[in-house]
Amino acid sequence: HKKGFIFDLDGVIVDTAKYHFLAWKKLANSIGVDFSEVQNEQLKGVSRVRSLEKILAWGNKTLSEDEFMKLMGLKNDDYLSYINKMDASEILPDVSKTLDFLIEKKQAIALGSASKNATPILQKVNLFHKFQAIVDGNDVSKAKPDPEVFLIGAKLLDLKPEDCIVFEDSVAGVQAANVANMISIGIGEKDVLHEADYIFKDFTEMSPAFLEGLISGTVK
Ligand code: G16
Ligand code: MG
Repeated sequence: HKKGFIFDLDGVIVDTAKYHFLAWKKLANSIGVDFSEVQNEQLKGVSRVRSLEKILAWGNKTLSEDEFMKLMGLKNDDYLSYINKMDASEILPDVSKTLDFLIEKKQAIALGSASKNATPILQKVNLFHKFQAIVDGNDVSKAKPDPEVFLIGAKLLDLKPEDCIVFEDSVAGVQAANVANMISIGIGEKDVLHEADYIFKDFTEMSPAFLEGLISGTVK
């Protein structure tokens, strides 16, 4: 049985949310807008454009198109300064072990992320070579919960959506996987990700037997 395992990036493979937070906070404060960790939660899995729109709405600010583009560039430059310092030590617990297990079982592996910086991040943490397909913010026109990102992933892996399994930490991502008719596995809190078919706190809680079940189809 060959299945497609599609991983979200931020919150599943690495915790880049902390760098998004630092960069958005600096940018928001520079235009006189407060920005908290609670607000940062609401930007998880959300595109860069939509994130800035939300921050401006929270601060009751309007900007010209030019200023908007300039601030997006500043935020990304700041974010990339953190990304450039990343290494393999930032891979979340047992992610590498899970990837290696699936590769050993000859399974197909793809990335399905909203980030436009997905490729450099995977390269920095030295995981890029483990993915057969990368679908990120540069490839999609419709954001999660639209299933586009995962459907493109299935297509690139040459697999049917129902033969794919998605690992996601965001509610919108879980919903996207469900709409795509894929098995959704939430990585995070049960009360937040209750729409997922299965939920784990992190990959240390996922047994090889569970992964075997996904591959053989006994877990569905
Ligand atoms: C990630 C983060 C979001 C971020 C988005 C766009 O998505 O969760 O907070 O806004 O990427 O990132 P960038 O500015 O790098 O294009 P995911 O889907 O990997 O969780
Ligand atoms: Mg995520």
